[in-house]
Amino acid sequence: MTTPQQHPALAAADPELAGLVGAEERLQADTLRLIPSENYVSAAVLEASGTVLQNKYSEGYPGRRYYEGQQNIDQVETLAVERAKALFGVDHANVQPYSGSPANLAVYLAFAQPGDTVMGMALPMGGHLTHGWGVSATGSWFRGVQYGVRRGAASEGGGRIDFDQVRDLALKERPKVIFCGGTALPRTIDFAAFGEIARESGAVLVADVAHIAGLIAGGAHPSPAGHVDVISTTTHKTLRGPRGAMLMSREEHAKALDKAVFPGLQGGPHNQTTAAIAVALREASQPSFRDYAHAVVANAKALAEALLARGFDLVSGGTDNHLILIDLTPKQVPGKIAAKALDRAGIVVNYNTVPYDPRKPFDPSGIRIGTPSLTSRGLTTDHMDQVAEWIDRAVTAAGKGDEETLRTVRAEVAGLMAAHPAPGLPV
Ligand code: DSN
Repeated sequence: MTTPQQHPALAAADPELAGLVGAEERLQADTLRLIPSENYVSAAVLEASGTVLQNKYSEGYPGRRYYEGQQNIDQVETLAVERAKALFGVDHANVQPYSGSPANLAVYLAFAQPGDTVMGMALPMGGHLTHGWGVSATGSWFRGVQYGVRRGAASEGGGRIDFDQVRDLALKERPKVIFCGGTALPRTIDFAAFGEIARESGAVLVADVAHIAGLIAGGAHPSPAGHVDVISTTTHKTLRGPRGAMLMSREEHAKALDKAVFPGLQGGPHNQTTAAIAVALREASQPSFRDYAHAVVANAKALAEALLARGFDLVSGGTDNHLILIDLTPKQVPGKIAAKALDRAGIVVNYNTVPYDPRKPFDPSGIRIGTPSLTSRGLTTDHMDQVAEWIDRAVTAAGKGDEETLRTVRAEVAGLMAAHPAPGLPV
């Protein structure tokens, strides 16, 4: 897809690399991208992230830098900060973390000492590595204690956060920091309930809203503001910005967080990313973004219904947000086999553990899907039955080794994608 006209300097200087970029553009254009943490950024966000702001060093914060020549950079960062504060209703925003994991590390640095107890949701239950999981520095430098979701039937609360366990654990272990939020949670997060538990146990409460930041900005998920001490988020998922992150808080935590990000963990901020975050935040403050956020949720609910109608087992029985976690055990197709077959059918998902998974993380029972990207392409609830039908056909074909069906689905998917061009990609 890349031609010298689209990336002329790149194509001239490094045709091999330009070819790979072009191939990726083609892949993103032709496939149905269902990974819930991915999206398509606008052309404006893409342009901002490829600007000469790339050339600047600016350690410090606006007005307090260790480098001169910050006349424009200070204004860029201030724009991003002010837009984040307005959009999320917070006193303070730091837009410098390089991504979600460094942002969360900065939170630990601000509020805990190595060896302290920290608490978060277990990774296989839907949490994140950086919420104190053992293989992460956050689970080895700190003493990570982990909560999960309820076992059992969805109709009896199975697959939903076990708040009795959260409270008991918090009061017993008295963690310095509690993380709520995660990467495979299909249900609304009750920030008020977490807030009560954190107050009772004396912990700093952090909402990691990386997955749902765009839904919060667009009013399609309740906001953690007012219930938690710190909000941590990446900027590239439902928020539809560049790959980056932000930390937000009340004024009382501003100094500790800023100091932890720089000089605690990072050097110079990536100013081209800061600029693109500013653009994305402006886009997210528009009425059309509210429509987008609500459409993401409506599409996910419609897709969940259509999958349930085809006999799929959904963790927690459905979704309230952008994400669906499918337990493929009843279909007798392991998650990895299904994910790879779906990929061959032009439907991009990731294999994922399901709560209490008897299988290993590298070969788990489930797949995780979501609607942020397809909604950015303008697909609506009217298309979700077709999407579910493709998933059903591809998973069934995976179980039978039926490559012909996967090729047929791929051609059908490409047809629908061609009718719904993706933002930011060359047409
Ligand atoms: N890796 C991200 C996701 O896919 O959810 C979380 O960091």
